[in-house]
Amino acid sequence: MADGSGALKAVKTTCAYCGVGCGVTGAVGEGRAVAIAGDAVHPANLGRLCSKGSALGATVGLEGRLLEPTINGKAASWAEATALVAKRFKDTIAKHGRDSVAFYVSGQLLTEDYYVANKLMKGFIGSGNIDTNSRLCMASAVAAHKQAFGADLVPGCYEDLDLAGLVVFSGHNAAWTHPVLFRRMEAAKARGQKHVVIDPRRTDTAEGADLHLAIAPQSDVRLWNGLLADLIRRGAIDRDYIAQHVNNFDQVVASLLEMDQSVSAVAADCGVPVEAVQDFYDLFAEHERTVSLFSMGANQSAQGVAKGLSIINAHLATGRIGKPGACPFSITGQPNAMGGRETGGMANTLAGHMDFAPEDRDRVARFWGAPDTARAPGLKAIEMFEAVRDGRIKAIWVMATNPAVSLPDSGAIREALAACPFVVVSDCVETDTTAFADVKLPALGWGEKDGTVTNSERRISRQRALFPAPGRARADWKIMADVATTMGFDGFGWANNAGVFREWARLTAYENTSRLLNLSGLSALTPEAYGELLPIQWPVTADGKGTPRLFVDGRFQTLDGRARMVPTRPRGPAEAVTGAFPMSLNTGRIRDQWHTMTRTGLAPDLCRHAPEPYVEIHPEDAQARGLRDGALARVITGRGEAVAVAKVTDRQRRGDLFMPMHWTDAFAPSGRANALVAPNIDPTSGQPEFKHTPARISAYRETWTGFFLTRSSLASPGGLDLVWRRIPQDACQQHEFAGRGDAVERDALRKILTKGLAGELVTYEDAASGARRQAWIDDGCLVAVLFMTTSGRLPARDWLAELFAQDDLSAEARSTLLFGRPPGAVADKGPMVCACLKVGAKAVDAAIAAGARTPDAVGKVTGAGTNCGSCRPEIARMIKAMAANSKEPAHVG
Ligand SMILES: Nc1nc2c(c(=O)[nH]1)N[C@H]1C(S)=C(S)[C@@H](COP(=O)(O)OP(=O)(O)OC[C@H]3O[C@@H](n4cnc5c(=O)[nH]c(N)nc54)[C@H](O)[C@@H]3O)O[C@H]1N2
Ligand SMILES: Nc1nc2c(c(=O)[nH]1)N[C@H]1C(S)=C(S)[C@@H](COP(=O)(O)OP(=O)(O)OC[C@H]3O[C@@H](n4cnc5c(=O)[nH]c(N)nc54)[C@H](O)[C@@H]3O)O[C@H]1N2
Ligand code: SF4
Ligand SMILES: [Mo]
Repeated sequence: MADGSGALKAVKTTCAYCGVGCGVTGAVGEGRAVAIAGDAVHPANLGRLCSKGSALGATVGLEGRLLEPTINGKAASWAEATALVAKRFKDTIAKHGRDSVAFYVSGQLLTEDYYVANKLMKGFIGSGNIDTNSRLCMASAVAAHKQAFGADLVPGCYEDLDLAGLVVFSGHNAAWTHPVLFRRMEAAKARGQKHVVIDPRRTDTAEGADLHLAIAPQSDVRLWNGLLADLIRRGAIDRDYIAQHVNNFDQVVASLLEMDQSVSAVAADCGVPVEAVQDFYDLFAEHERTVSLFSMGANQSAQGVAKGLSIINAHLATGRIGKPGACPFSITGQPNAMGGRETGGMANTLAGHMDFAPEDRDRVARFWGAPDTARAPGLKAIEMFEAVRDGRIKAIWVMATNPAVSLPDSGAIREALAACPFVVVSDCVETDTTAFADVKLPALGWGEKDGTVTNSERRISRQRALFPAPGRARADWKIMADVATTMGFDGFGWANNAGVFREWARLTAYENTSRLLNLSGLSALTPEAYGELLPIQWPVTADGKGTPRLFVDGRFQTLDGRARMVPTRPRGPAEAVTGAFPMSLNTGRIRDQWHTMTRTGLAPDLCRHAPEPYVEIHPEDAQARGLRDGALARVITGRGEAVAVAKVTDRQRRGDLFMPMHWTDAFAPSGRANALVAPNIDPTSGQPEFKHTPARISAYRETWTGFFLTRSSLASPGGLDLVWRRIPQDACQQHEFAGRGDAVERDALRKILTKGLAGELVTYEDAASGARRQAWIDDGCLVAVLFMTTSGRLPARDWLAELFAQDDLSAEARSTLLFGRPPGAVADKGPMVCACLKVGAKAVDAAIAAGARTPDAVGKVTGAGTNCGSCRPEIARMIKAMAANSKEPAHVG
């Protein structure tokens, strides 16, 4: 913050987004202006940031923020809101029992918040009904870790990614989802590291890999079991390590013998060439130093636990764990997914890696002085919302997550929230979920909150406030502590977040003779020391030292200290494709958006790489259905339907579809992926199979299209059957729409959009092509632009959108406004390739056409890829594509 002398003060904090946990330096200026840079000494990123981290400064405005509590939509004081939440929870519990209430929380809370939430629900309300969006994300890996290692322990660290000779990406699109780590591995690859990608899609991660196995959806267990069988056949396992440190090897071998494990049989079942499987197995056998990263393609599956275990089995059998450059590595998604797992945010765990075993449960209850502490696990996310829907749960408090968008079968989730007698939502902004809230509580957001998060390598880092709290927003832990105290519970009276952290650290050390999750070295931090805490990896010993790598001595957290291999059997997807739904719908992430877009959707630069919902489909599947690239397509499953722009690409397998998960009612109500996704879960972990739902697709066949540019954002007008998308631009909001109705519908929409527009109106109409173009100009400034057509032809929007930044429209701009472009010039930049330096596809193509043959060369000419580098794989792909077209050799590196 500015220190009064006008000088900028740089605050060190941690990025708001992914589990890489990059250190960020924010130099705070006037108001909420902030210059963001990577923290050069943070061990997770050493100064690097990806496109999302770099754009954090564009997301801290107060537009759309919740700034005061509301009750039934009316502003209320904190005293009123706290009293009401406490009373309704107490009354509900008194009438219907402890299990009639629930918390649904998130990996985007701080560890301190998470600790308080868990203490309140499990300790004092006495119900297990607290679960987290990590159920959608990490639950399968957690269950696999517990079975194999005795606790939810991530063995490795980022240094292992530098040291590995081979990195296997299993259902992990690191190039887009953990970009800063991916850069690090690209650097290692330049030194000779090998990359194998296992993913049904040819992602940007797969594009530059040494080997890509485009396996059939959900066939991972078969592939990894085949690997283990192959390693055994060639004698490439570590019999000494197994003898000393691993149980159950023989049971696993016996289970492997139940199937034909020949490479050819495996390849056939996985739908990939025999040579590719053989190459993978050879690479794995050759490289002692192997890291197997696994992410949502593994976890988000009805056999997610088995996928994790089959990966871990291969590592245990080869002794590739607890050694430099060798481990199975479940990489976390959210900034504090790990903190949530540590503090017991999941319904089936207690705090500090303790479970519901009676001695664990009693220990936690003793520590808290909470005799009512829950004795049994609560409902996991999917079951929890089922219970909300059927009335067993009558009061729910949602914090830092947007379940109306992010849970599968979101139609049913919305019904549940609508039916629930009492819904509390703590968030920073209005979301699709706050629409269902009886009480909305304004939480501090990134840039204001202060506390700790744990990244993928168990590293605890501080998030620190850059700005004072806006409006009456408060810290989540404080909001909950006040409700707890009002409910009459003792033990929630901390003076500050340092006090919460100290108590949490003390719990990890409490009667701890065997638990690796131990923060004893941090359990006496003064508020000052807590304020200055440097990034450190747990366990933190009493002398304050962190631990980069676990299991170095081959000892695990099981009773006998030995790891367990667990037999796994391949199964198909939970729901098979059928005649009516013959395709497999896969969902996931795009490079520049974060989940439900409540923050990244505020940064126009992040909205241009993929501006609207899309569905990827293989060219032959598209042709068979009359689908053109760029046309709207309707995707239907047994749960619902959506409309998205078809991207026809051979990076997709035949028979598979892919849709990003990000769009919401606020941006594209008909493009929400989770309206389609079936809530099939892994029976052990309760994690849903987001990566596969039987689906069909057809052309939407719009009869008219149009766009409307204005300064303010509009929601899709109700009552009309439209495909509506909003795309934020620097100086205006771009609204795109399409419909299948007639002139009556178009006129109805025009009426709604243009109501109350002031200024001089210029109009162009051409009855023959059904084109109607209008612009409103007031005092020299563009107010709005509305283009509609029945011919399908519309100009590019870039130039028009930029005109909104002009204070005084030039005569030239006025005269050509309704053509949609300046005379002669073509202003369309194409989709944004480099979000950091704002370089569009057209400029990149031009550089390639002019002779640039490597991402570096393209970077020299255009600047693209020279900041965070997230777009380098895409540039490499564009070079390859251009070379393939012109049949000249490409050198892509
Ligand atoms: N840009 C961006 N980055 C993010 C996030 C974000 O929203 N945006 N979110 C963060 C979070 S919370 C998470 S959890 C991580 C997720 O990070 P990732 O797991 O990398 O992301 P996803 O795109 O969900 O899925 C990864 C891949 O799994 C593949 N897959 C689908 N089915 C299968 C299968 O049966 N087998 C295999 N092997 N692969 C399959 C998909 O095709 C997809 O490419 O990203 C984090 N980082
Ligand atoms: N189809 C499909 N669906 C998926 C997935 C998929 O791959 N496919 N992936 C799943 C995964 S892995 C994940 S992690 C989830 C993510 O899904 P969500 O958790 O629903 O997504 P976010 O948009 O990150 O929601 C976070 C919310 O918390 C708010 N927020 C941010 N910081 C704070 C804070 O400090 N306090 C409070 N109170 N609020 C805050 C934000 O404004 C935002 O509304 O989505 C899951 N859903
Ligand atoms: S990789 Fe990007 S999103 Fe993830 S923590 Fe680093 S800067 Fe943030
Ligand atoms: Mo996630």
